[in-house]
Amino acid sequence: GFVAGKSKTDRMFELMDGFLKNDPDSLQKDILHHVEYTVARSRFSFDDFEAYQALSLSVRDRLIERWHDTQQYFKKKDPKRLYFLSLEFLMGNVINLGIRDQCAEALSQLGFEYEVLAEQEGDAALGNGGLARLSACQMDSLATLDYPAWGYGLRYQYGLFRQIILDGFQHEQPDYWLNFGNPWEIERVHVSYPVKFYGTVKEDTVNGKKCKVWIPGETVEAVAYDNPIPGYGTRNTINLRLWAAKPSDGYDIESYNTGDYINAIVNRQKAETISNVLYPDDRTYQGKELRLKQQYFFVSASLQDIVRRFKDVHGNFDDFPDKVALQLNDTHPSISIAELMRVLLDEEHLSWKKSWHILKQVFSFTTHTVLPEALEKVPIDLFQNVLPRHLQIIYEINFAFMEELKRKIGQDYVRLSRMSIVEEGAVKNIRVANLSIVCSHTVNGVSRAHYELLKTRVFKDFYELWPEKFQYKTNGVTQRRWIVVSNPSLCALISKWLGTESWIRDIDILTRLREHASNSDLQKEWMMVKKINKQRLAEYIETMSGVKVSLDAMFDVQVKRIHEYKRQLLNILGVIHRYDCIKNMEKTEREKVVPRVCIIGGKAPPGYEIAKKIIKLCHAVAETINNDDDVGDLLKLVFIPDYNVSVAELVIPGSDLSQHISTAGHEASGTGSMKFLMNGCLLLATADGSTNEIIEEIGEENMFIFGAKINEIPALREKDSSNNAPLQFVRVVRMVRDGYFGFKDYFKLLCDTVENGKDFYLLGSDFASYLEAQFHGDACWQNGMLGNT
Ligand code: 73E
Repeated sequence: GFVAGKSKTDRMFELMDGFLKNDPDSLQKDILHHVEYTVARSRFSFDDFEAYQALSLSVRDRLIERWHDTQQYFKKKDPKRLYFLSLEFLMGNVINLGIRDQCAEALSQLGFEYEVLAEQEGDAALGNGGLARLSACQMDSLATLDYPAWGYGLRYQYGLFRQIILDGFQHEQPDYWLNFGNPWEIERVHVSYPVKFYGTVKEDTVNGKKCKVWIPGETVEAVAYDNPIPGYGTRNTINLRLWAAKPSDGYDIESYNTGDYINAIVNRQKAETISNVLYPDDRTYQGKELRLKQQYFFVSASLQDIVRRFKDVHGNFDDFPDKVALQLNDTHPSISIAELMRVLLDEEHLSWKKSWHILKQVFSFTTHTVLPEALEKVPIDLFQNVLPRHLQIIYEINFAFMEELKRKIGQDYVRLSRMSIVEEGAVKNIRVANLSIVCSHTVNGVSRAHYELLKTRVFKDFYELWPEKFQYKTNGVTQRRWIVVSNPSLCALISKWLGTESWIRDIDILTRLREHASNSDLQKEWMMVKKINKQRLAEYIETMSGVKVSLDAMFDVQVKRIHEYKRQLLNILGVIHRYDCIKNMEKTEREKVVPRVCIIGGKAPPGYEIAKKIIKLCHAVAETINNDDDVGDLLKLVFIPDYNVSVAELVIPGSDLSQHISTAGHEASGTGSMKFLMNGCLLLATADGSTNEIIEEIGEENMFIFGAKINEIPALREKDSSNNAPLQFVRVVRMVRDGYFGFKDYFKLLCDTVENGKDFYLLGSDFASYLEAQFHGDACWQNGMLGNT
């Protein structure tokens, strides 16, 4: 009972006036409250982890307030909403967002150290690499720029595997990241939708009209978990809604009736496996049923949620394209095209014509791929079995598309079959990229070079048909994570010299630093910051690998997923060459050598043998070099295990030189380079992906660019490229082959990939110019031009 005469709303205001406050006192009270009542420990005795939990929960409370306000505001305004659909988000740890200083003060009075508690938090590693981290940076920017945006994805119980190294070999361990709970998410037991699989399609009549009815064979429940994402310097707090699979209540009633109670329960439990595990990126999981089910599961739940939100306000679908934008992050969520069509046709009973008219206005598609063989395909049989109604719809879309195409280009059957959504052949496939292009109003590339390749190679036919659909937005990274959070000293320096913090919202303001570039005070402070970060990195290296490194050495870093096209092998062969040179020098010559710490890190896809051999080679070479007294501090090689967002935040600020050395035409964009660059680290790079635009921005004279250009690659491949390899290359490969670093048999296949006329990624033909660029780097270091003195 409420007090007589008072409305419910009045009472609400009385009970909860205003927002939670961010002063250290209020924070302290909240932290203790959570220790006592949520974590359920005595406030007189709790440890670091419990303090971390209570702190996060207190910050979360504040996020929830902002989140509610944001939702309410947009509900009233009813703007067009942007829905970002992605199977991967690599958020990293979240605790750093927001009110760091106040929290630190609150904690120190309670006897805890903020930085220590922050270390308690693991990464939310719900993604593989660049694509997934790009999604995270985009969410941060959308929130900061006050967009009414939502992210939708899957709440995997196992994120990307943890990499452990035993005897130099990679082993994968499950990342059961929810073991200790996730204080940042909000479980929404009431936001849940049934998702259907398998079964058959029947004809039916509704209101005198013929229609299709899908009778599913399995139903799984999707439950929402919300992850609030605050913008910087604004109250706008958007939502990343991740779906988890739960057994559905209506599940398999038949088995219960037939008395097979135990088996029915076991089968129910199987439903949960859909959202269990993130697929490690091998770019070719064609024909995996679980992958298809994961994709449809998150897409179906998201669309039900989006349609429900739309229908809350709108009586019919006429305004749907004015209120809903669906952004496809690669082809992974592209089944949403067929699913939206199915909802409009079969559930909302709109005509085909009307549904199609709506559909083609709402989707935009970003592709992240260069290689045609990496484009997703789904075997028709698999599709037919898992999503029978969707296959019908795709056939119908394709039929209409083929008719339209024939009218435009005539009976050019070779081209028609190339462009068809359905691939004919021994195994029939659905080409998911073709479906995405046909049904999206925009096809987006991730760098200018990538866009050019899309137009001239990957999607040439489609570009010629619909040039107006194609565009690019060069990838970017957020300075809020990659400077403010990961490099607080540099952040303070920049704000001091610019006299403002506005660059944290608007990155263009950083160009004003140019005015001070030659100021020797700034240069000294800058070098101090780099020293601090190198110190931090050196300590980490020592704990992880036992190798002591000199802070006076150049820290030369390549961290990213291990892949042949990214050419970590080129890097290692370069290190071997450097080692070989030092070994063959006179003692007096050695004094002139620029000392280097070569740092490599990254995960190999579990099934990718060559990538795993590259990791082992790195360890084998390191073992030899790091224990050679002739070399000492002149050269060290270290592999940093389990590279992830947290490790990146430590490694990147401490780097002097970083390598982005993919064979030209293979990296769609690359985003690592940008993170290094904004931390004052120079780039040694090929003219691939976004590097081309970085060259224009900062000038080739400020970088170490080498290697064949994109347009030279085909001709080099034509030639037997091992014949293009210089003697130094032959020599270092021979050292590996002959067992100089041990494991002779094991490295044979790896050596074979770059010799005997194979060398697809052209390590041999780029080797001389690679060494030259490295040499140039040494020379600049000697002149103090790398920011060292
Ligand atoms: O060049 C990068 C790009 O910077 C590209 O390789 C990467 O996306 C980044 C962001 O645009 C990418 N990841 C995937 N495809 N391209 C991928 C494919 C399958 C599964 C997971 C990720």
